[in-house]
Amino acid sequence: MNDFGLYIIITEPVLPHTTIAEICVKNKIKYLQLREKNLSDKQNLELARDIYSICKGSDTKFIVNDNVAIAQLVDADGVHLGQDDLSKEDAEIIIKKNSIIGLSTHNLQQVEIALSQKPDYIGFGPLYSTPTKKIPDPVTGLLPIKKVLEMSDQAKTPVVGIGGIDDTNINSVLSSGIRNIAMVRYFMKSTDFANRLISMKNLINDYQERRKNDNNK
Ligand code: 3NM
Repeated sequence: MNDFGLYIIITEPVLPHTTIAEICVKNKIKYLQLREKNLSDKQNLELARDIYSICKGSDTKFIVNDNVAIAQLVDADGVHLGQDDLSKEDAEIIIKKNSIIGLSTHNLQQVEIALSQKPDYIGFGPLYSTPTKKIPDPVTGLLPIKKVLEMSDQAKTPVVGIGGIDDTNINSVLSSGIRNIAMVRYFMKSTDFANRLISMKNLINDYQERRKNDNNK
């Protein structure tokens, strides 16, 4: 299965969107998502065009949150769909073939349904409380993670843990078995994004290396 570590979501960054994209490309982040809920379609389209041009031809896949039309207009690599967005099946009618499609899930029932649709990855959360989402789903905590990983490993689909994750709880999140992680505020509300990204990437990589070595013992 293609676990990838960090998944970066751009929401109201203190740095320019394009700077975030450039840093992600430089650090070979696999997925970069544009998620701006408070901007107009026109503003989102402009941002998406700029970010796409930075990601194009790099290892970083550009994903548009929820807005399938914008993904299609800028030729993005994929879309991320929430529970209230278009279904994967409907999105596939609109977007280009072989687009990456990620689905948000917030409980085990949604995980089961999402996995049956064979997305490229699923998000699961919020693991901790978060003010970033206007109407967040109930906090899942880390208890369901073992089951979520069992289900997603069986479906060979990576899971991205999300919601309230930062440097104070990252070790607990990694100990739960989660291998892919998204953090919005921790990265977007800092002018020190590049250093935070590198430190967090190294921390996750080291953790996975130790896990592999322990499994081989
Ligand atoms: N999706 P922060 S929680 C965008 O539960 C998003 O699917 C969630 O932001 C989900 O890292 C969330 O600032 C917000 O808490 C995550």
